[in-house]
Amino acid sequence: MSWLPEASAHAMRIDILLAGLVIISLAVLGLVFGLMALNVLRFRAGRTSPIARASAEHKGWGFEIAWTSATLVIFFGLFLWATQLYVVGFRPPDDAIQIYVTGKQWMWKIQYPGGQREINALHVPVGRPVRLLLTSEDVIHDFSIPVLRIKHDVLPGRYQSLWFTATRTGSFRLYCTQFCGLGHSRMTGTLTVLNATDYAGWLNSAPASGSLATVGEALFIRSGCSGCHASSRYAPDAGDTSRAPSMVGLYGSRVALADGRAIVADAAFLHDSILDPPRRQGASFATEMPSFRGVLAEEDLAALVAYLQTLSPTLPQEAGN
Ligand code: HEC
Ligand SMILES: [Cu+2]
Repeated sequence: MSWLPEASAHAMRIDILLAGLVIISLAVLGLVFGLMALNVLRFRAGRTSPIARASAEHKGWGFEIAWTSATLVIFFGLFLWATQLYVVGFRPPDDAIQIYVTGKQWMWKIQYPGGQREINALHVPVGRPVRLLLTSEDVIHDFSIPVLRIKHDVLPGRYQSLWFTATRTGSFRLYCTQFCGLGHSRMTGTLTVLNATDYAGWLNSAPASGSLATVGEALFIRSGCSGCHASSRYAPDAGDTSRAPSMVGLYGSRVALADGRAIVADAAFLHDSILDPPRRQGASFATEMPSFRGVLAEEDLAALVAYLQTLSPTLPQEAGN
């Protein structure tokens, strides 16, 4: 719809859903008010219309059941339509470029897999799926890019994920849409969608001190993680796995937790585990992992997560360097 600018396929699907809801609501509104007007005219005081009154009393069950089930089917259909969009909206394709977004009073810090960083600016290539891993360093923020029709609350200490494929190049606004303090209104930025060549050029020109995963690997050693966790993908047995679980192949695998849940170790799990180490089912490790809350900043966690992901080489890594 041209009066509501769109820059992704998802945006178009959301707008069609919105239009559908509006049309159906208007139809219901028209029906209710139409019938009301009709009845007002037909049964107004002083009018003697025996036919109309008589027929009103001969309404059977068939009619009641028919209109009730028709409404049920229509509204359940709307529910399924919207749910399907929602579910797809939270399942990024495997080859999505992974970009880390950290909200902080009052700015958005962006980290790319190649190690590039920016503040209040997000650069993406056109036509490629992009996955955002969002978190906050202080209070609850909300990351929103209206032209893509994506928006998610950003919570301190937890990863949320959003994805999109931009369908046209250009510059668009991004916002924090959760009141987060005095400087909230300044917490905006620009999404720049570039074509593949320009994006590659931009990646090369943006300063980067080593890829995110390389930075993470250095941190893994410097923060003492390697003292407990085995992490060599060339010799997975190196390191003492009786001290702590190996990090090799952890990303993407299924982990049975002590509270009975069996969850897939995704990026959010890796991130959250460093802040709140979960107990594995039947764990009997020789050490106990300390929480790194307050020790490692969100930028460090993003680098560690990016590094841990590279230890599952069979899975698609953060593509697009
Ligand atoms: C003192 C040893 C020790 C240190 C240091 C340590 N860990 Fe752990 N870590 C453990 C143990 C033990 C567990 C398993 C806890 C359990 O299941 O009871 C664990 C669990 C984890 C998990 C959860 C997934 C799993 O396989 O159970 C991740 C991810 C993790 N550690 C990453 C890190 C990172 C990253 C660092 C460095 C910032 C780190 N750890 C530092 C001992 C350690
Ligand atoms: Cu904010």
